[in-house]
Amino acid sequence: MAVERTLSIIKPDAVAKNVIGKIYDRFETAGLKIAAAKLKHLTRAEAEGFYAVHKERPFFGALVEFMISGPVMIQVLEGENAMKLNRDLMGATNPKDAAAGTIRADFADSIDANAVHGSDSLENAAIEIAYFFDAAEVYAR
Ligand code: IDP
Repeated sequence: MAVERTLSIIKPDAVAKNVIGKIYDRFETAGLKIAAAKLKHLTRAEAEGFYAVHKERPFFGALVEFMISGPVMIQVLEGENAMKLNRDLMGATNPKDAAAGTIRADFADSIDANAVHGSDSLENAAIEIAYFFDAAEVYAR
């Protein structure tokens, strides 16, 4: 399996719950390494740009409001099969459907406030990493 990089965001609800460390522990226990990280309060324009693919969806406005409601923790995860592994650790979008032991089952409250984002393809991972990090800010682990 190839070493990959993927973008992860710990969303405002989970940052407010003070569970950044607990979520990082899930990543590290699964063998993923933090290759870049920043705590950041997104501007409206940054959140709208990041979720531009969803701009025609009915939940877009609420999603942007939520994502700018407080700081988020943004990281690049690196490791074997990192994109799919992170998606598996996250669990289903709606925490009601998320398997036991996943991050969303354990830390998310609703489909809106669902604790984490993770890139859903390697192509999107490259785009999303470049959206938040300069190449020199991402370290090979
Ligand atoms: P993902 O985060 O599991 O990849 P996406 O379908 O890419 O899910 O949706 C992006 C985000 O938009 C979700 O994490 C969730 O916060 C929000 N979202 C998705 N679908 C709905 C919905 O039906 N109602 C409200 N929010 C939604």
